Amino acid sequence: MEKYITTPIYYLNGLPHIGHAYTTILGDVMKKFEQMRGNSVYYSTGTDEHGQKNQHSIEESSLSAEDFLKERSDNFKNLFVDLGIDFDYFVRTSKPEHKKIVREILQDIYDRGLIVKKSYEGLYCEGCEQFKKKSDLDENGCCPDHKVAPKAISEENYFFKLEPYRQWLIDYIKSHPDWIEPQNYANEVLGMLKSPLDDLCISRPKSRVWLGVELPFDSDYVTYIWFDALVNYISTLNFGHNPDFNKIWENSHHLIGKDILKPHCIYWPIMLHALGINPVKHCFVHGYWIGEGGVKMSKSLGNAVDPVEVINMLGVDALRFYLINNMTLSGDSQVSIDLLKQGYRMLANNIGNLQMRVLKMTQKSLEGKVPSPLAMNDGDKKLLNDISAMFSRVYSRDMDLETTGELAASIIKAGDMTNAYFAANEPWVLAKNPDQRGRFEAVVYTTLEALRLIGLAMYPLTPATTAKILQSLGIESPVFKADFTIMKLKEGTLIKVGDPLFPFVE
Ligand code: ME8
Repeated sequence: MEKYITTPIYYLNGLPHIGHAYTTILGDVMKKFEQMRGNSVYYSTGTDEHGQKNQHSIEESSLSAEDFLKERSDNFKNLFVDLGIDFDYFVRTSKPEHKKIVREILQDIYDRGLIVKKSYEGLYCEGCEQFKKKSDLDENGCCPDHKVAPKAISEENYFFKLEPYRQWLIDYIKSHPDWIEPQNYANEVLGMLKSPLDDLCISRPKSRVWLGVELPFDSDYVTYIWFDALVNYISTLNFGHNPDFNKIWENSHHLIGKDILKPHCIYWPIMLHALGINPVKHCFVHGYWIGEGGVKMSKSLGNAVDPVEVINMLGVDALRFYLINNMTLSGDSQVSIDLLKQGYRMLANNIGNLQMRVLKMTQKSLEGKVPSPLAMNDGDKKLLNDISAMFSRVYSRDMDLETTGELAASIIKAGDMTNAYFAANEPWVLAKNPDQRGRFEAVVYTTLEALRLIGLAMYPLTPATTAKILQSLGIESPVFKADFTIMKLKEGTLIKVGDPLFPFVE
């Protein structure tokens, strides 16, 4: 079955940060998880290249718009490649293919009589690129997100009426309880739908915003950034020109941060409904990464975490594992270089040490070969069966945010169980007693086999570490499938003691 997973497309007014890295890693973990289950996945991510924010950054730079956007977009793409992310399509909304579909959709909605032109006076926040009501502002009259007072603007614009769809959307959310997950975000959307919806302003005059897709029915205007950006999810599938569109869309999953809940769960389903398309199958919403101690991350506070710095210091897999393991389901989560180092040390002590100890023992006392499992007892089998059952259970769950967290937790648990088993069975004592040779071999076999299961289960989270673990066990062409049948490691296979998986860092 083909699944389609998307991330938000990111603005280019800054460099990619840990939040962008997280959502895109999450999508990759979900893709790999599904592939382990035998499902094929089409995964898209990319960059949002229009609108006032990007336009200001271009105007402040010495580059042409095209060069600026290319350079900044490449920063994102290169980071995602460095993070081991296996995306199938990289969206750039400046591509002609995307712009064409935005114009076709606008024309369609216009032809259906759903867009009206009217003059509007209101308060406009450039950071949000949205008109604001007084009730949206904080006690100082500023935008709560951007801490800047919105500008009073009066202009003629095109509007799309949302209110006629409000009751339909409420009913849809109530009849599809797993559409928005976790549930608290669905409740937040229902809260937003309690009062009538304002008309959505879908144009910006070119005199103010020149970076955008020209309206097909009025060349003095460009398309509002959100109306353009949201369409990426279907322009990627070549909507309107792809006979398989519906089949893929039925299995589509959006990943978003909580900051963009309203455009994704109010504007977007209504836009789609107006076009006669169903909403995305699932919208997974995650909280924010904030600094240690619960402070917002910012360059001025010096607590922003640069993903490139983390990769250079701790490697890709430790970053991937930390982010997936530590994102809480319903709120914000903390990240800092110190916390990432703690996460790294936990992996080093748990999985890294286990691997090194058992491999060195195999090298030293067993001629570097996987020993015989013949003398395995019930305790040995129980360890392997318990780990196998735990991983099979996780891999049989639906793919969502809870499952990815559960996967990380199950790896740590299996590592703890195997470390405890190894310590309790004292193979280093057994090794010295020729009468205990069979038991010694069985304990080492069991530990190596547990390590194989752990390495395999880790694949979506830490693909490079999985490859190293499986290679160290002499498995040359591993198959990344969620098959946790035990006793697959073959007696006599040559193991390889390589470098530590998570070498010591200061
Ligand atoms: O909103 N913690 O782009 P954007 C977790 N272009 N995730 C974070 C985060 C944080 N501190 N900061 C950012 C836009 N993110 C639009 C989207 S989609 C059609 C258009 C992640 O560059 C999270 O996924 O501001 C959030 O929703 C997204 O980056 C916002 O990226």
